[in-house]
Amino acid sequence: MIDLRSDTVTLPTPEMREAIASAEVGDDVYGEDPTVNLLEEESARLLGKDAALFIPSGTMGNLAAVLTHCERGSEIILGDKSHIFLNEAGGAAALGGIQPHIIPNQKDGTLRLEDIREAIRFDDIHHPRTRLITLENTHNMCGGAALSAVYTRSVGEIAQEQGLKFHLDGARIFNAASALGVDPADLVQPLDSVMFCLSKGLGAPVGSMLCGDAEFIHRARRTRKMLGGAMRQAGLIAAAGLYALRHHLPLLTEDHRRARDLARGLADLSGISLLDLEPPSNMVYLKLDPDLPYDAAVIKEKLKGHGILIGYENLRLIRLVTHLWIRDQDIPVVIQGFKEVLS
Ligand code: TLP
Repeated sequence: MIDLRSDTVTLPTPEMREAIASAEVGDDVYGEDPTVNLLEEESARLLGKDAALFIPSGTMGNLAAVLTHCERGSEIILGDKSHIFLNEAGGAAALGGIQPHIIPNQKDGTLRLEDIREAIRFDDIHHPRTRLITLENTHNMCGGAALSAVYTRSVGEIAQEQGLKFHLDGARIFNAASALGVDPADLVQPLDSVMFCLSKGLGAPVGSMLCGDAEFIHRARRTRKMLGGAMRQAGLIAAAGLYALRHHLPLLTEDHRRARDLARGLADLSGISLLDLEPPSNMVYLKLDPDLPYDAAVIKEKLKGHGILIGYENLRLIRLVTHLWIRDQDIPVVIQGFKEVLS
């Protein structure tokens, strides 16, 4: 099967499995797992932060950050297409009593600076207290858009001016750095906390990292414990993450090139149109024409018969994601599959 549903579907490579098998481990709740400690150090260094924390998933990483920054009854400003708002089961509200204040994501994944300023509450006993601004980079539901360092800095200035914390859902921050050709540390410099995933384009089976200053990470360690996310001999999975960070970062540009090749091949097909003619990272979004007689669920089923797995965000919007296990020779097969299904 050519599986384009997500970059979460990657399986560990044989070399990664070897790294897992030979990992040195200890009890990480006691801080005694050398492989976890190394992964945390290398992650922090890559992003230019003091410290990092190994977390079982991206969802838990974002939640741990939000719970560490905010108290009950406070408010976070975030985009209406953000993963935290749409796809994390309302965790901040359900478990933290923290209210989302959503403002529209622009097509390029940004939030307008004037919308952010307007959303910040002034001091009044009627209001919840604004505590946090969050961005997402790359922005999944905005076509995999990469947000620039200049833009992120301008949001950071508002946060600092207003005494707010600033968090990044950087599940795919290395895709963003690769797409923009910049150092990831530059992209996250103004942020108080950054979550990134090892289990997406980097190809590890499990795990995400939460990075920030030492004091924040110290408090986040307690939050992770509270959420049941503190693990014991976690070096076994941290070893896969370390392997991914050391070997797979340069491969992301290949995923992006394959996404562009795929988009180019699909651009002329009738019945669909591309969200971006040049996809910014590893995601190709396809809109179905209103007069196409079948929806994304039908197309998904038909493509399965051609050995192709796809995902959709709604019945008129398909998402194709390239990753470590999509090879050059798969691209023409997928284009041909769509041709036949749409004809
Ligand atoms: N995204 C998944 C699905 O949940 C939609 C995917 O297939 O893309 N932030 C962003 C921007 C994400 O895209 C995801 C996962 C997460 C956080 C959550 O990571 P996990 O799945 O590890 O909890």
